[in-house]
Amino acid sequence: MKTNDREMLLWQRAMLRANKLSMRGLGLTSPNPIVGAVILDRDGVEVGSGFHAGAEHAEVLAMDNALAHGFKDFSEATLIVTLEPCNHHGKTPPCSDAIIEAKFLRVVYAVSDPNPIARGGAEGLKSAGIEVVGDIEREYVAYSNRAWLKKVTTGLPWVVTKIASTLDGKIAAADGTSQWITSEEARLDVAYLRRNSDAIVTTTETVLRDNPDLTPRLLNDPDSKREKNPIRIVMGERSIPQDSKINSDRAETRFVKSRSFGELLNMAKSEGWNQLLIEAGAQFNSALFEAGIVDEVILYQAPSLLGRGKSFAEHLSITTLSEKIEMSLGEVSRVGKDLRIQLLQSGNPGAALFQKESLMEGVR
Ligand code: AOF
Ligand code: ZN
Repeated sequence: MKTNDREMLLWQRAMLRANKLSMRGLGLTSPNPIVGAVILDRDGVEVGSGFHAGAEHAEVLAMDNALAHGFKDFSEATLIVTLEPCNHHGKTPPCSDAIIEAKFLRVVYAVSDPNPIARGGAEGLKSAGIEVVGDIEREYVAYSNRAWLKKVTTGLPWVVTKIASTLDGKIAAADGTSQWITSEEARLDVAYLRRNSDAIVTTTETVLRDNPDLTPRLLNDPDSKREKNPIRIVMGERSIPQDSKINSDRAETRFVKSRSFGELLNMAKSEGWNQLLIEAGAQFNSALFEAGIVDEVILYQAPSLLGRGKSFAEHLSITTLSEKIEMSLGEVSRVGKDLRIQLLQSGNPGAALFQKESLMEGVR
């Protein structure tokens, strides 16, 4: 096979679009991955697309979409899909069979399927005479699917902790007051973080102090196929008032009557959750960092100072510089009046993506 530059560019562009589509499934697909697919005709024009939202696989949805638009002959078409097509009978028949039956000319995918029960689609397609190209935009796509990729390779969920602090890292003032450090826009952004997670974890301490609701408040979003809010989990041994907002019927709430991460992670494991979002205080966050459980931090930082007060990791037992916990900088943006800083655990391959773009470029 000879690939010319124009063809490669078309595939890359279509893959980025498939990737973007796949992200509409975030929060809907556990225990399965997010997957997006786009079909290009012989001239590289998009004739169908689809994304996995928890039921049918993206490839099949894209084919159905093309057929619905009157595109019937796939013999010169290219299927662009973010994940290697599956090769097993699970909830649905193998996508590789459907692709072979439709007689596609070519399949282009980004990430090989590490799932032992579903992998092997690329080989199957090749033996049926279909041209197969892998690894197109692999880094970006793997980054977008990082939660599932961690889960499927380790069994453990991707753990994100959300922190709203001042410039000096405070999440509460010295007198304990802590509500609204960041602006309304940052709080709306949190709604998306919540929506993209399978469960939202807090502590009895935070419930008693802030009485949070912990739902995304986005159920009416026409873009969202979500019919129910993520499960809320309250950790800790203290009891909370019956009329706490967390007891509302807006979402299921579970109580883990301990502070053991083991219990939490076991629950996540047996549920097959891809992503946990932590919204808790300094003690819980410090313990999480100490245990090395945090994969990603989303820090909303307000341009304000609180001086004395509580900082979000103040219970860490670090006393000297060489013990510092280091993370890698991910995406950084402005949300309303605040800064949104994403940090990834050092060594995460996704972090390397952001190191390519130096923030100092154009300044030097
Ligand atoms: C998805 N959606 O669009 C693709 C998947 O349990 P099943 O039968 O739905 O199969 C799940 C596996 O299939 C999944 O872990 C992944 O390896 C593969 N591809 N899964 O849920 C999709 N393409
Ligand atoms: Zn499939």
